[in-house]
Amino acid sequence: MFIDHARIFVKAGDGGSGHVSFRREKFVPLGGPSGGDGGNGGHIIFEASNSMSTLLDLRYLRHYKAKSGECGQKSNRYGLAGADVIISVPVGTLIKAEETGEILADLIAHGQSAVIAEGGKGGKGNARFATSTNQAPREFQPGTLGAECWLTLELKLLADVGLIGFPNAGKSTLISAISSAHPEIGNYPFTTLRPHLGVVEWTEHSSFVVADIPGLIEGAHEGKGLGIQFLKHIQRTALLLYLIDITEWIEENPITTFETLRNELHAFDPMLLERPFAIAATKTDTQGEGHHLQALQAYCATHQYACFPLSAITREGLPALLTYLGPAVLENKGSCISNS
Ligand SMILES: Nc1nc2c(ncn2[C@@H]2O[C@H](COP(=O)(O)OP(=O)(O)OP(=O)(O)O)[C@@H](O)[C@H]2O)c(=O)[nH]1
Ligand SMILES: [Mg+2]
Repeated sequence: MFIDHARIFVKAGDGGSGHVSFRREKFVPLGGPSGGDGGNGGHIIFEASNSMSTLLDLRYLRHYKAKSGECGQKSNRYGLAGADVIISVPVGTLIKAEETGEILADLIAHGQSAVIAEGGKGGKGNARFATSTNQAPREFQPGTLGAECWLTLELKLLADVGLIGFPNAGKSTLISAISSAHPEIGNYPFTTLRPHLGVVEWTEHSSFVVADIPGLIEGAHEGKGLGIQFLKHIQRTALLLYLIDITEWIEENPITTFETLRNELHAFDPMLLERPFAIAATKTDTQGEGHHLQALQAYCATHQYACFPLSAITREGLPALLTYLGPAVLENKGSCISNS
């Protein structure tokens, strides 16, 4: 199951208390203070991992607590520090404090980690309070408390190109044709129920990542179809690719389709309309006389939109699309990361 939102409670370990004791040694009647310091509490640390693709695990386990530090001991022995708790999350996870909405971390690379709740500090034992004038101090410090809070976690996949289209437009077929991803393909709407990422090797040394998300329909922003919830996964892409089916017998006018898609994007996040994009006219092998394609091409020419007629089945037009996408991704990469 693909889960891209979770709410969890974290509590870092408390610091252990400092100890109060005095040396008791044979033949040393007035032993000095010997209470050791308490150990530090464990942190709550988040780490991004490529081997995770969903926040599902965090839906089941919602409370995380790191171990407290042990108290200091006699003979100047320190208390043991509490072990950290490391929570693995998929790359692209945003961690926010639930109460304030503040972004505490945005883990965008495999292995990247962040301490989200700091463990408490161990307190000082009485040995640390000895001075020339006070050689038998009874003071000590209790440990400080570990931080605790509710967090909201949001997974926003990291891809370079986001595929946008009506159900059945051919998004999954295209990603299967150009990358190693193999989402289900079906001749019925809403075959794809969760986002899929595919890596496209467009030259020997360079690649980019494409995101296939569930199809949009008119009114998606009001919850129609699968709604617009999946659009968050294309919010961080450098480019959008609108897929418009130009099959001869399809009823919708391709220009209306394109404008409907844009309206839905606008309703979700107006900034998405500023994102560089291209249009793929899909299923050229079923275009017949090509009247939809001609209308779309004329519209694109007027607006100076890049338009790529293609068939993911016969592979016609795919090299031209990749030759455009590769450099365009490089040019726009990093310019549109949005965290909100
Ligand atoms: N003839 C032809 N059929 C295609 C082409 N691309 C996709 N199809 C067919 O169109 C149907 C829908 O394809 P999908 O790739 O599942 O469409 P989608 O956009 O992912 O659809 P959803 O996941 O429902 O949003 C399938 O029956 C595909 O075989 C193409 O280039 N030519
Ligand atoms: Mg699909």
